[in-house]
Amino acid sequence: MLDDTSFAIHPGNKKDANTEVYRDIGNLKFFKQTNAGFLFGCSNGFVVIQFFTESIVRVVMNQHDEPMLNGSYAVIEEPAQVKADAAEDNKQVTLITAKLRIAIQKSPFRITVADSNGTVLLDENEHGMAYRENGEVIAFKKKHSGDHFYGFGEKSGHLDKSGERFEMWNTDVYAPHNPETDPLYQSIPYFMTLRNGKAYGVFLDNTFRTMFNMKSSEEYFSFSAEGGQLDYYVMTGPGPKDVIQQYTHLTGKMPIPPKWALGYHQSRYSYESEGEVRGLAKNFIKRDIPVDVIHLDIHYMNGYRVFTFDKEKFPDPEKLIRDLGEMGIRVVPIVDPGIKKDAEYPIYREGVTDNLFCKYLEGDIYFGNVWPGTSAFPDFTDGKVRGWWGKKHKYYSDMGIEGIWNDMNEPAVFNETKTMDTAVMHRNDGVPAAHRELHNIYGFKMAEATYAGMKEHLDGKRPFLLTRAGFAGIQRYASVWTGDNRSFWEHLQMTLPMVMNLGISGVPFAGPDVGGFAHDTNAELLVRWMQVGAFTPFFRNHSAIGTVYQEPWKFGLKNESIMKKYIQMRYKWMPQLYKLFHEASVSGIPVMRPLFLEYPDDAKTYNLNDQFMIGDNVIIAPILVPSITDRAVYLPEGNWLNFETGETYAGGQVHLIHAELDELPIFIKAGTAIVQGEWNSNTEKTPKQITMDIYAGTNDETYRFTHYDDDGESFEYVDGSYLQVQIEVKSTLDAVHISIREQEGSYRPAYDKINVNVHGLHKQQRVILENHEDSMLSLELKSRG
Ligand code: MIG
Repeated sequence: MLDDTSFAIHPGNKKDANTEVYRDIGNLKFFKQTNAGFLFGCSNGFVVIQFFTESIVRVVMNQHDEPMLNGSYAVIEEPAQVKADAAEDNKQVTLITAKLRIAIQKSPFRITVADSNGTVLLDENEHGMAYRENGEVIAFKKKHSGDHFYGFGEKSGHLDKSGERFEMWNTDVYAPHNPETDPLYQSIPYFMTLRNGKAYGVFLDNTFRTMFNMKSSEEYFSFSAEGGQLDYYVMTGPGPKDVIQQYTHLTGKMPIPPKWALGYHQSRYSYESEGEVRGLAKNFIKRDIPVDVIHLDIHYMNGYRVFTFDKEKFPDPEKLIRDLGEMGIRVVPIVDPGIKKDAEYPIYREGVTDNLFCKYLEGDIYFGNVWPGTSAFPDFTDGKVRGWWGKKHKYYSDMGIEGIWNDMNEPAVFNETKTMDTAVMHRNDGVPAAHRELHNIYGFKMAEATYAGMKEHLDGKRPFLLTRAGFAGIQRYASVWTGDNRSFWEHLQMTLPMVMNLGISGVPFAGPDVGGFAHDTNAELLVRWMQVGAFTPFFRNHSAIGTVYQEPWKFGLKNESIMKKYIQMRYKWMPQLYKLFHEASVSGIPVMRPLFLEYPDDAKTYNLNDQFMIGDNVIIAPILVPSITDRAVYLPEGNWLNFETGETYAGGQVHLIHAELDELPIFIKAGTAIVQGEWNSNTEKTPKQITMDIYAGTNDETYRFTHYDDDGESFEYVDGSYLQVQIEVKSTLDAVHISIREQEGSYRPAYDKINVNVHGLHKQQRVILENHEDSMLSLELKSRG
């Protein structure tokens, strides 16, 4: 309680990281090659070094026994066969592969990961791997000057995390989310280091509470876990995009979402009755404001019992869902893990009789207090429970529901610790472990169960899942919203680095509560936030009970028309966004990117928090402060065209850009292209026309554009029902040459040509279009200027 008074800075309170308390792994005693890799016996424990791929090396320390290499929740890939040679002299052992050189100093045991040229990526100095009597395991690594750190999943604060310390322990934090609020809802024990334009990543595969300390020392940083093995992967890049590809090679990719999930979502805690929901839907249609989803928060249920509807407020949910469906709107209900203790509630009864709830070792069910009052919690670490939970979702899918919103799955409990008793024993698919060890995967396993169940019931359609809590690999099952932010300009500002770092952490489908959840929003803030939301991967307006309503028409006609413009813009950009989502589902590279991902050699981008990229060629530079209509925009090398005005700006410098409340500065790189569709109506969202806007370059530059499309809702793309067209844009001094190179897939969209507009042509430049006779799509020049 004294923590928020001056007592917290009592002189006796100094809490510096103390390296003395750890026992070092010690000196190398022996080493040998095994099937899995190289085993090192040290005076104080064991280490395995395993080459997972040519570019990913795994290090596992176990202080007691030979390390175990199985049992990861996050890693779904098997190690590849990598040819590695070992050389030894008195001082060190060197492991050499085609791409890496791992030098292991013998006394004391210290690891240096270098590339094949000998450039050091990750190394150790005075301190190396170590542990404490209480089970904590830690790795100290050398800090190099010019190290920038990114990733760490869902964290508040700025893009570059150097000088910060983080904890991973899924936590329901209602307030505040300020730059030092940590931890939040997600645990992704992973980061990327950028040094002189080159990057490597570290993934600490450990579900206990973990810590990343990039703060306490100028000499070293550390990562540690409260228990378990020190098991980490070094992804060696060399570029930042390579690191993301390597990390998502291990932990998996996001499946391509249904197109409707990429649209605009309207939510509120809560729309409390069928009448209110119908009125809401009608408003969107009447005002011609696009919407794909309406979320139902906890009030839809009967006494907060999941898998029920309140019969008075929602007398006929099937009909509601059907009617909304005819308006082009889907319903996504919230589903929390807490099951009300109620002997007459079938879900609770099944849970008890079939032994599906989390229990203490002694056999008592764990009860916690959440919305429904005293509640039990399904043990999602158990396959049987996941199967049961998945089956229960037939209740929703039978009503026509295709998306689920998982909340409170940290799990959140209304008590002092905010969560489940850490002594609860999870079944963990036959390897029981305490909640202390598995807390961080509770929400992840719930998401796995929900996604699998919905996928099965939807019979070939893609489910959508939104989750608050998660662990490394959550992208395989769910999109993530960043929890209970507030209607503050600071929270709009924080949205950008937060979602960008989630993208770097393998989660491309993420976004904030647009407009802010808690606190009262206002017209200007909501408008500016909508402009950002139109380009964040997940786009949902959500607000809390007791705050002002923030639907797009709540602040007068003028503001409504601006918000409408940007929500419609989201839909016009859908083909471009969809192609980027597809790319993310294949490569892991996020849709929304920090500039350094594309310009890793440009130091000006390293901590650029108020701009972001969509794909590799579009920069969005929103206004993030009140009453300001001019802002500095940094454009990296090359020329950039203003998307609205067509004006050209030279890169490598800062420009002062004017943007009235109805303007969002968007810049497209010269020499590149984007595709757009059109906005028709809420029931006709599939575009019949596709337009490619090409921005002329000059310097013999070639841009390769991949257009991707499919039916947007089924898994048929897996069997080839998609369309992928490679289009090359070649700019030279006297021409812009646009050609269809290759086409793949059997999907036939509603359009059979791409209308081409060429912008920014120079006087002497001609436009040459080259079609491909076998191609499904043909290019047709519409305008040039
Ligand atoms: O705070 O279900 O983050 O989006 O509206 C209470 C009610 C629980 C927290 C979620 C928020 C949601 C709210 N929930």
